[in-house]
Amino acid sequence: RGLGQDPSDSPRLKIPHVSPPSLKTHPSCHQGSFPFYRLPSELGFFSLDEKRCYHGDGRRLRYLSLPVGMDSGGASLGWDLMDGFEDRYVRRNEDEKEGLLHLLTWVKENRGLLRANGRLVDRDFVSWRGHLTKILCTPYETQEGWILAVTLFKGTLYISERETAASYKRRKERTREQEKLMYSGYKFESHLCADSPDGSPCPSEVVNTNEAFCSVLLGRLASHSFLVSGEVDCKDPSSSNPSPPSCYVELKTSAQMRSPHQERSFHRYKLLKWWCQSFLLGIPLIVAGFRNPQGRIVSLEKFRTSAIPQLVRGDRQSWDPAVCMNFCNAFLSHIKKVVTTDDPRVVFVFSWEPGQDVTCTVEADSDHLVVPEWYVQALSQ
Ligand code: 0WD
Ligand code: CA
Repeated sequence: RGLGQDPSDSPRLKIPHVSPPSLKTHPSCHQGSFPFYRLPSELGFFSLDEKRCYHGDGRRLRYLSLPVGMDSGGASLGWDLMDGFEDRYVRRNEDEKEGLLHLLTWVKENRGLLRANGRLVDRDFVSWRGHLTKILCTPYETQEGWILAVTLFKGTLYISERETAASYKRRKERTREQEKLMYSGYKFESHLCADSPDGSPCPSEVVNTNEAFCSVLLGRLASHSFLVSGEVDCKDPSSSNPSPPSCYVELKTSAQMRSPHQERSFHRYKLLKWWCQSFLLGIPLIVAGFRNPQGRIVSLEKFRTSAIPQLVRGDRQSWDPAVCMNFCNAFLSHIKKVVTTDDPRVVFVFSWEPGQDVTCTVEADSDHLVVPEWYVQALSQ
C-alpha cells in the first residue's frame, strides 16, 4: 500500500504461504529454572465398567492394601504375575479409538462447574494426562514419536492423540511375551488393590482392562490453565492427607535390576516416565513391584514422587524435571500461537519424531475430529 499498487490486488495472493513455525525439542533449548506449577485440584471423577461403559461416579475406585510386613522389608512375596493370562484376562479392544470421549462426557455432564468469565469451559486446555506425559518426556525421548491433534472450540484448546504408523505396527506385531508383560502390570494391581477401604485384594480375580477410575482435575502451568483427566490405580485409606489427589497411589512394575547398567537405565528411562506421569496429577506415592525373569514379584519399593528428581540428579546423562516442564510450557504457548481458528471442524495436527522439531499441518474439514459433533451440540445449548 502506498507504493502505487493497484488496490484491487488482493494481499492474500501476494503473501507467500507461510507454514506454521516449528518448535525445537532438544533439552539444551529448555534449560532454566522450574516454571510455576500448581498442585492440581480434583473437580470430579468417573468410572469405566467391565464393558467400558461410562458412569459419573467412583464405583471403580480401589483401595491400597499392602502386605503385612512390607515396611519392615519382610513381606513374603513371590506373586506369580502370569497367573490367569490364559483364562482370566479380558482385554480392552484397542482398535476402538475413543479419543477424548469419556473426558468430554464428563465435561458435558458437569459443564455447570466449568462455565465462568463468559466462557463455556473456562480453561485454556483440555486433555488426558497420558498426552501431557508424552509432551513432558519429549526432550529425552529417543525411540517413539507422537501425533497430537488440536482443535480450538469456543476459546478452549482440546488435545487428543493419534496413533502413529510406527506405534500401530508395534501394536499389531506385539509378541506373546510383550502381551504377557502388559498383563503382568494389571495382575500386580490385583495383588495390592481391594474394593473397599478395609477389604482384602483378590489376586485370582479376572483382569479386565476395560475397567478404570479416572480423576478429573484443574491445573496450571505458568500462564496455561487446563482440565486434565487420568486413570488412578488406587487410594491409600491410611494416607495422612485424605483429600485427592494426595491420597492417590500409582502402581508400577519393573524388571528386577541385576547390574549397574540396568540400574542406570531404570533411572534414565523408567523414573523419567514415572515422575512425569505422577507429578502431573499431584500423585505423591508410587508403589513399585520388581519382577524376576519368571514373572514373580521379588520385592516392593515405595517411591515418593517428589524424591525422584534427587534420586537421578547425580547420574551421568540424567534428565532434568525443569527441562520437561519448560518444554511443556513452550509447547502449550506454541499451540496457542498456531491454533487460532475457532472451529470444531478444523484440526491442527502436531507431529514429532525423535531428533527433529515439532511440525504442524492443518486439516480444514477433518475426517478425524478432536471435538465430536455431539459435544458441540451439547455445549451450544
Ligand atoms: O488407547 C490407548 N492407547 C490408551 C488409552 C493409552 C493410555 C490410556 N488410555 C486410556 C486409559 O484407559 C484411560 O481410560 O485413556 C484414559 C486416560 O488415561 P491416562 O491416565 O491419561 O493414560 P496414561 O497415563 O498413559 O496411562 C494410565 C494407565 C496405565 O497405567 P500404567 O501404570 O501402565 O502407566 O492407563 C492404563 C494403564 O493402567 N492404560 C490402558 N488401559 C487400557 N488400554 C492402556 C490401554 N491401551 N494403556 C494404558
Ligand atoms: Ca499403574
